[in-house]
Amino acid sequence: MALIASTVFFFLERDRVSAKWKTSLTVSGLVTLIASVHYFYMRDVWVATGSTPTVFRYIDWLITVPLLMIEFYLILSAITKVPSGVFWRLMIGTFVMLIGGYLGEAGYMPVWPAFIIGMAGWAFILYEIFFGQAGKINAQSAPPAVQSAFNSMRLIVTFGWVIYPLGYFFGYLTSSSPETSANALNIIYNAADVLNKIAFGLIIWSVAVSESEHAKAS
Ligand SMILES: *C/C=C(C)/C=C/C=C(C)/C=C/C1=C(C)CCCC1(C)C
Repeated sequence: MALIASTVFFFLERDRVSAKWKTSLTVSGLVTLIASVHYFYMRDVWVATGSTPTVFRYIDWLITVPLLMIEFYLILSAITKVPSGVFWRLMIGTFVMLIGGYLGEAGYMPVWPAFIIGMAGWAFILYEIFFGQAGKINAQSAPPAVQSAFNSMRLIVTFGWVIYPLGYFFGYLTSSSPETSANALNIIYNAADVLNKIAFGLIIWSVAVSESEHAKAS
């Protein structure tokens, strides 16, 4: 429900921001919309069978995580010219991370090696946004409000995202019973999605509003 409400909010708030920020808000709304539809699917399966199929989460993640990554590119593009390499590196990191995780969770690969591949993809993303070109463009060209949003988004990708590999770890790499693990995994992944999709969108909304008002005032 919170994901649907956020979708409505982000789409309506597009009216309030200047043209170059509208795409960022559209993307935030698409992320929460796509996730809410997948939660309806997952709920139906859960009501019918008592279990939540991992495959729905990964279908969702394969669409929403690239969109979240595009947000880094979009907020920098709203203020300066950004080379396309930034975009492609963020995409490569994202797909390595998710495909690694899926191969492990779905049983196509042993869980440990799959986990390590997934972690490497995530590390690649973190490198790009902290020390790579994306991080440098932010430090050199972004106005203070954008830098502060970029920084908060980066913290979400670090501390908000760490929840998922922890979920994977407690779900698959410890010796607790499969049932306890599945419950733990679902609660952990659900809470993480609220933070990483809604809070992430709100940070972007807040910088979009403040930069639009700033532009109007000057
Ligand atoms: C809205 C959904 C989001 C932000 C999903 C993010 C998912 C991850 C950051 C997953 C990360 C994983 C690893 C870092 C290691 C391998 C296992 C994964 C796929 C759970």
